[in-house]
Amino acid sequence: MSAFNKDADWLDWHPSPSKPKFVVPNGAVDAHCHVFGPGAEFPFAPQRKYTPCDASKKQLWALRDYLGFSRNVIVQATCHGADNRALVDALLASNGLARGVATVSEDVTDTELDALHQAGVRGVRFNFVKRLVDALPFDSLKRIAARIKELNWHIVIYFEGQELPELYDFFTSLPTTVVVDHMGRPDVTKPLDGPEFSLFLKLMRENENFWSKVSCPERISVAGPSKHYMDVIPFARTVVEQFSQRVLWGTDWPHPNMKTHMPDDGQLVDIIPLIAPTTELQQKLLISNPMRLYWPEQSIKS
Ligand code: 0GY
Repeated sequence: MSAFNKDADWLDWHPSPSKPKFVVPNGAVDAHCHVFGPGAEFPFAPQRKYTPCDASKKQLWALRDYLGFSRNVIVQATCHGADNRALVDALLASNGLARGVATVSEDVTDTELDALHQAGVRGVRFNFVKRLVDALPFDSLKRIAARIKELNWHIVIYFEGQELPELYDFFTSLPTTVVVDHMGRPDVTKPLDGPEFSLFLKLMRENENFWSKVSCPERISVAGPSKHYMDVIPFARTVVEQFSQRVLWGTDWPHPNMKTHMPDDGQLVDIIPLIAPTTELQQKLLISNPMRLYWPEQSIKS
């Protein structure tokens, strides 16, 4: 029994995803997923904007094995605020097969950062999605950035496409590797070569410290699952082909805040060969890029 009641309109993750037709290469990394609670053990943050269903580390490992992945990068979700205990618990239980991205506040101590590093955290997330979080002021984020740079961590940024013009200069001032969640959530009803997505491509092209996750077609698509999220594919494929050394892929399990439908994780995996059509691109997207960023000590250059 959870100590929390999930939101009334909360969709649980898919109970029986299809087996992907695409055979994931050996050693692949699911580089964007979350753990939620369980709330009875790891309470959700008082300032959270939503209350999810529980999604435990064991359930995440089961999905990893079922889909054919070898490793996970677990990203701290806003429902846990800057309390990283559920994340750390999962990382420590993963036998080295998971690394993490935490959320920290400005008053985090060096000892706490050190403990996060020991557990396997390699980055912090700055979230600018207004429905999810009240973002910290740029000055605070800059001070956090300067501290985590010392640990050789990176910064994961989450924002929506229409916010990029106003955030662009702040983003390019960041002193570390910066990973953009879900391609900056483009509006795929707008043209691929229109001003909005062109600005994102410029950010990637002119700043070699920027990486992108080509994840979350289910959030971005208007066409939806019955059309295999086809409207997102040209956007993701463009990013993979232009920046093949700086792209990551993830399931986004357990798919927080999906209100229209709950994706079939097997179907999401089957999109990979459409956005990374060659074996070489698949190797970079799923293995060599995430290994270089999260397990550099084990990484083989590609
Ligand atoms: C995602 C997306 C979402 C939520 C969070 O931290 C979060 O709460 O990440 C979302 O609602 O778009 O990246 O999984």
